Amino acid sequence: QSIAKMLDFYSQFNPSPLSIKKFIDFGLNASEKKSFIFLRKELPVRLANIMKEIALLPENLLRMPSVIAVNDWYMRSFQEIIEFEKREPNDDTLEHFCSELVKIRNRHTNVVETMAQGVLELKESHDVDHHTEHSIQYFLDRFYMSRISIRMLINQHTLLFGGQLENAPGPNRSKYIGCIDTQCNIISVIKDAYENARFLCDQYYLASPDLIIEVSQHNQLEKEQNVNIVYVPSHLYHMLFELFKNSMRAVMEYHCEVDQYPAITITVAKGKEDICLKMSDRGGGIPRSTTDHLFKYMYSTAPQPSKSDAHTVPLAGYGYGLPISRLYARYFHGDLVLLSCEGHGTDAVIYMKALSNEANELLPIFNKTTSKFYRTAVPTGDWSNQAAHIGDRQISTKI
Ligand code: W6P
Repeated sequence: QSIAKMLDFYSQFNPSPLSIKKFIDFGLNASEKKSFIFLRKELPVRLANIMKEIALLPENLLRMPSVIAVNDWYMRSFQEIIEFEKREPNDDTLEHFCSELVKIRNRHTNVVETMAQGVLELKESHDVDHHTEHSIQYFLDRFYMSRISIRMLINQHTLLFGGQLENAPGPNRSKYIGCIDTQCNIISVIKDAYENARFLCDQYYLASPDLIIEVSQHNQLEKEQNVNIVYVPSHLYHMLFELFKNSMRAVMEYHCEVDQYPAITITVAKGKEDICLKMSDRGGGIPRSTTDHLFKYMYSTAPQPSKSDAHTVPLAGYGYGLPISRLYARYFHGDLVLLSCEGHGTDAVIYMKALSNEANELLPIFNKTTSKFYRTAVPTGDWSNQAAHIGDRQISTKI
């Protein structure tokens, strides 16, 4: 069977999104054999769905060496997993499957950086038009989301069955199921991310803004009571660390003359449906016109001022940090939004689903609509966007 045929076959299936609750239920009555049988189909399906989409990328991007490398990794991993298609699920197979998953996870460690490099290579060798930029944005959001989901599946399987940390029975039973913390203490994760960002901030600016945490629950506003959620702590940490770096940099740069830095405030709110973390800085904000740009891969892939310029290394930020943090939030049907008031400061809000059965994976699926997207032009605007200069002879051309 040729690999192209297998890709066609597996890409016909839609990925099956799991909720955090399903991950937990599965982990509680963990059966390695069941997990193996699910993954040997689900992983090729998720891989094939996104590989079909790689094939639709603009040709000149597909020719970039870094993109070729990434594509090769996907091809190899896909082939390695479909090897298990017709294997008997005996102990030998199960053990071999685990070690293959670990190998695959390691192979794909640097996918984000390598794709970013590919985009840079494209920018340096070609003029990138609007349509191409739009396609790349659309693709990278889906590609990185697919990657987050595949790594989640691999992590769950290898943590549950890789045989390193046995889940102790009884009272010593871990509150972790794979990488999911069933009693994830939000305040602790916030403090952890803050301390680590502050370390970088202190190193560079020799000072840092304080942190104030407020918890709003049951109509009460209190200081630092615990709020727990069923979540992947590493995902939450990733988002918070990124937001802290951005807020700290803004505060330090905006108040550098006065030598007094307004604290960063985090409000933790727990509602029936959502858990919201609102991080407010008084770092002078950003103009509304640039807010959307902060989530654009092409915008942040600017010929890296931070690489050569030692000046901006410690709190660089604005790499792929924000768009990827938003993907982590959206992965379980949450969100990450920025609301800035220029001249004052910025609020960043992380939304998470409060109920684990509503925290479903959000996955890209490959279908007709997807391929249409890559082929059709960006719609021309049907709202005016420029003020006419008085005296200009304006003849509007309708396309
Ligand atoms: C800013 C710009 C920004 C981006 C993301 C999070 C916080 C902030 N603050 O000034």
